[in-house]
Amino acid sequence: MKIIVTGGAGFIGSNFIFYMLEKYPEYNIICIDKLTYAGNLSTLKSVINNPKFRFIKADICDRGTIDKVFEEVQPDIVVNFAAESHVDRSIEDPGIFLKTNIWGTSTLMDACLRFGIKRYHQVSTDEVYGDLPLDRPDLFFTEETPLHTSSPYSSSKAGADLLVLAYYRTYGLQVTISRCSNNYGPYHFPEKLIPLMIVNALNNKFLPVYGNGNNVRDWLYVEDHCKAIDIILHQGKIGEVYNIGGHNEMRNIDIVKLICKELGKTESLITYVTDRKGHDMRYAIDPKKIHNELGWLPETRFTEGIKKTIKWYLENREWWEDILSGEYQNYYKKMYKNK
Ligand code: NAD
Ligand code: TDX
Repeated sequence: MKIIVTGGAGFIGSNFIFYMLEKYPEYNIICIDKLTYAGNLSTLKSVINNPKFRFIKADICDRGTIDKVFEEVQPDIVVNFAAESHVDRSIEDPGIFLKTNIWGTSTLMDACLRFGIKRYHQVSTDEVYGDLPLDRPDLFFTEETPLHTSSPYSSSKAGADLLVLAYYRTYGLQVTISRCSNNYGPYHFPEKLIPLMIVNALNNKFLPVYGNGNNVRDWLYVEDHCKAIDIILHQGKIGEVYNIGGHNEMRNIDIVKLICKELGKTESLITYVTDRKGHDMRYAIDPKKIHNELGWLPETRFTEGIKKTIKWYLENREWWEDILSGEYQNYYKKMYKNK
């Protein structure tokens, strides 16, 4: 079995590669990644010399290169994690989101069709459903919930999802889509809520909470997401969408307070800052379909997962200190200067 994993030098893609190489030592995994600011080759250090693993630096929008790779590798499956993934960046500059997330997705699927690749999986997000009100805890996103996006990021992901379903219906490409809730765990880029709060707290820097901190996200440990994708690849029904989430809703402010407590830091570091434009209130996945049809259930409880994650950041300072010392500095100054 040969699997092309795009975006494998990023957070979830790298965790997926580790999981698959460990679980299926006979599989060949080929990672394609452009190594944007969010992709880090040092993340793949532990597998780079594994004979079953190969890294190719390429842009998923570069048709010529993608065609060459697909023709040469002839993978059985393509799993697309590659994306611009940060909502705040999409508000500043939507263009690259449209390019990578939509154009890149079509480039990969065109290559699948051209070279007879049998199976394509799109890694998508619960953000395509928009948000839910805080006063209706009985409401959840199902696979039938209409797409209703808020940010340029989520709109680009929804556009890609529609394109994937169109390639299934129009060309018969064998596709599946998974829409997951917020992930957390090792190798999470420190611009996202949980790793940002961990590294800022460790550096005794202020902890910027948007708005009143009451927004709710449904958190899933990254390995549980990887397990769900593995099950969909092996048992999922072609043409179907699967929601992935673990009924673990938490308010942002409670997450930040928990991180302070775990690290023994004072809550006075918490600073309420200007809200994100168009900020979604609540995400909550109904995971019944993947549970009933494919038997997937999350295995890591949040209390355990957050401890593992904090421990990882304490033990892997070099990984995030390298990021903080580079180009990311400029982003941080720009984004948080006037908040
Ligand atoms: P990430 O930003 O950490 O990683 C993205 C990776 O894609 C990086 O390695 C980057 O270099 C690469 N990349 C970006 N543009 C590329 C291009 N044009 N060509 C090739 N590679 C490119 O993102 P993540 O958090 O790991 O998210 C992975 C996927 O999962 C994304 O599609 C995202 O929409 C989706 N998702 C993320 C979450 C989450 O909580 N992080 C939740 C649900 C879904
Ligand atoms: O500094 C911050 N302060 C803050 O209050 C940051 C970075 C975030 N927040 C809030 C905004 C959100 O309500 O925390 C919540 C989580 O924010 P992010 O980590 O940026 O994640 P989110 O916007 O929920 O999107 C994430 O989950 C779905 C991923 O980044 C997406 O790629 C995924 O599709």
